[in-house]
Amino acid sequence: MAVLEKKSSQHSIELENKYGAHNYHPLPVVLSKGEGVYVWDVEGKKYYDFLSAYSAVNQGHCHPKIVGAMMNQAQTLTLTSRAFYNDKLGEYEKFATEYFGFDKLLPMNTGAEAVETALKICRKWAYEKKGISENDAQIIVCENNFHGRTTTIISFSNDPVARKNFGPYTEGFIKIEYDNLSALETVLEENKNVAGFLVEPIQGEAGVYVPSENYLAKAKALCEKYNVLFMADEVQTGIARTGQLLAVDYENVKPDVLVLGKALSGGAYPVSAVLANDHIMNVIKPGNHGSTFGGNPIAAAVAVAALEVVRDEKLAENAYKMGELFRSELNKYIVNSKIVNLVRGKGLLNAIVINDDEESETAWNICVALKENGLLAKPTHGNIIRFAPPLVMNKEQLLECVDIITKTLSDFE
Ligand code: IF1
Repeated sequence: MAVLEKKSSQHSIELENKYGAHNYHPLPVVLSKGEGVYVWDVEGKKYYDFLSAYSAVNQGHCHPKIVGAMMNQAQTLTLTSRAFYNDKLGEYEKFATEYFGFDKLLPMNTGAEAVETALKICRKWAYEKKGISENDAQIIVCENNFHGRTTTIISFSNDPVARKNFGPYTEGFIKIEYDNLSALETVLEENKNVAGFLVEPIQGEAGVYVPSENYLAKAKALCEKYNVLFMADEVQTGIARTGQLLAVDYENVKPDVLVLGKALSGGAYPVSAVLANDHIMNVIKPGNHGSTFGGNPIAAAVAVAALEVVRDEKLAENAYKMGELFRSELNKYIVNSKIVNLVRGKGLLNAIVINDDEESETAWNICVALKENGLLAKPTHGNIIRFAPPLVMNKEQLLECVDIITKTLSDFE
């Protein structure tokens, strides 16, 4: 029996390097505890979490209500498969469809699975309702999209690192420039086989790109004009992250298909979902789609608790206010900065653009320095650092984080 090694960050890193696939390049920090806006490393150092597990921990780490719901259900009934009914799924589906305003919900587990589900529903709707000939359906996506990492989804990615050497690729997708309505209208006019338009209301991984005012509303109107499904991928922007329950709420846009994940469970458990009204969702018949864990009792109990926390703690309102404060405070620094070009975002989904080229290590080095100063963040692409803390952050904590960020940045000026 190997002598129990003293738990240390270095030991954990060595284990991952030796025994784990190298599909990530994490910041050199080993976390062992989380609570609210804070996380602690193995040595007991405390950090502000400014990534929130890529916007999955909107409700704060280990929220007692969410963890309580999970533990309670885990001691009662964990998984039945959908071969049988269970007493939690219907309650969750009713709660969530009323919460977001749709007729039906199809439960899945990861965001990518939910995106794949939306693509399948869209295609089936196109053949059975719109009358497009089978196998001719086209779905419009945007350049620099991120919708997950399955083979079909990376087939319409233009990120070479996510895509190269994973071919052959799935067909049936047309890429257009993000935030370009004439590009969308041109494809809709020219191609009668378009079934849907899949879009992130804010492009997260691309670098928190907020589209022009009314882009989403006008895109939705074009989809209606050409009888094409407007599918909003709110896996990252949803669940109050941008200062509204959904990012599309800023423009009062009602998607035909809504894709949710991440904070739908508050980061406690993999829960994702696709929501749509009956005229779309009812193309799905028994045997068409599913998954072993999709709609399991723990997921159902956790998702209800996670959504109640968002509502009861008014997290969208808080994200809106804290986001305004964050950007205004950072802009006071940026006006005199040589290394930061701008800050952009909505609510508590923000990013700063570093005045250096994509290949430079500056953004990474700034994140390492931020870690030393007690705040965890990570670059998205090259010179862009995303800042996305849990939405439970209060004003005092936010101002302390702004202080950490600006003091750290000043060391790079
Ligand atoms: C990674 C970031 C990446 C997403 C949107 C679907 C999914 C995601 C808009 C898929 C997932 C995660 C995946 C994770 C890093 C993170 C991410 F943008 F959030 F930062 F990669 F772009 N739609 N985003 O953002 O959901 O299957 O992961 O549950 O893969 O490295 P998932």
